[in-house]
Order: sequence, then structure tokens, then C-alpha cells
Amino acid sequence: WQETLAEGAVILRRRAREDAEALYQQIMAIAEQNPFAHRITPGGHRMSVAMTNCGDFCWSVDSRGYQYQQQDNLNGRKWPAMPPLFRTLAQQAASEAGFPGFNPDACLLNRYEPGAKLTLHQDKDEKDLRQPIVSVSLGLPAVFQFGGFERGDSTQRVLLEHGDIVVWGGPSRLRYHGILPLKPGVHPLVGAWRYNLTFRRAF
Ligand code: MD3
Ligand code: FE
Repeated sequence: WQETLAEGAVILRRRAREDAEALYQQIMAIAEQNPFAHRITPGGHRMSVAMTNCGDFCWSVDSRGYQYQQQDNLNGRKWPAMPPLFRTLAQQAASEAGFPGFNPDACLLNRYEPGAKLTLHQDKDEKDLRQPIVSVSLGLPAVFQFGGFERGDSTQRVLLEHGDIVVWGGPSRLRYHGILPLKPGVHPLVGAWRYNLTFRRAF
């Protein structure tokens, strides 16, 4: 159940459904070691999305800016290791979408509460932009905005639902994208939240 959204952007609908419970348990275990937190952007805004990480490197934001770090800037601890299930799923999804050999060294975990959103942005802090990003959605559905290469370009809307995996590579890697405010609801496995895992090759 695979569809190409744009060159290099492939959605594998429901691909993670059978792994969803195990993924959710792992998310909870990671959050016990490194709780989800609302970070403050360089502009002084509290992000409505709460974040944590696993893997060797993880994307961080604080008053100094955005960067990949080996420690949590909130508590100075190293990130929990990337669970084998996470790595295997991301690698398999990448190769199904036409990106064999993907080996993520970073996994950012985003948690959305009702109303939480992510404004249009590009992901370009990774060293090798030829490497794709693999995203896994769990819990409540969200409307994803998929734009062009300039902030003002028109956007298409794609519903991302529980278990959907999207691989973003090739020319789509640098497209602007965002998440519209999450609608309230209750998901049977996950509750009143949406989780999104993004697997990246940072270095
Ligand atoms: C398209 N996360 O963490 S996942 C992010 O649902 C991020 O939490 C969103 O954007 C979320 O940076 C969207 C889908 C996604 C992730 C990375 C991309 C789409 C992308 C990179 C390039 C193009
Ligand atoms: Fe992004």
C-alpha cells in the first residue's frame, strides 16, 4: 500500500501497524529515561510539540540554536540507545521506498497534544542530505503539509495516520513541511496523543 507523494517521497500506509504496540512500549521506556520536554527555540518560543531522542546523535534546540548533540542539553545525559526494532523498521522501510543502505544514527521522538503543531520548516541540519529521513506516525491522525523549496510555495495536505511510514528522500528531502494543529481525540493504543518518530543520518 505504497504511494509516491512527490519525487523521492514515498508513503507506506499502515506499514508499522503490526509493530505499533512494541514501538509504543519502547517510546514509553525511552521517555522514562529521557522525558518528553517542550524546548525553547532561539526566538524564545516554547514549542507546542514535546520532544525526546534516542540513538548516538540527536537533534536539539535551545537558546543558542539548532544542532546535533550526543547529550541532552536539558539534563546532560547521553541519549538512550536506538532499540533494534526501531532501526530495523526504519532500514526496511527505506529500502522498500528505494533507499537501500540507510543506517540511522539519530531518532527524534515528537509528541503532539491537541492543538500542537509544527510550522513549515526544512530539515537541513544533517551532514549528508542525500540520506533520506524515515518518519513513523502513531496515535491520533494529523494533517501534514508538504510544500515546495521556498517557504511561500503552495502546499499539499496529506493525512498521516496510526502506523503510516513516510520516507523522504531525493529531491523531496529539502521540501518545506509542517503539521497543522492536532485535533483532539482518543486513540485506543496511544490515548490523547500523536507520536512521530523521525529516523535520520546526522553525520
Ligand atoms: C519532509 N516532523 O521532526 S514527519 C520533524 O510529524 C518533522 O512530527 C513532523 O517535520 C512530525 O522535523 C513531520 C515527516 C517529515 C519529516 C522530515 C522531513 C517530513 C519531511 C524532511 C524533509 C521533507
Ligand atoms: Fe521536519
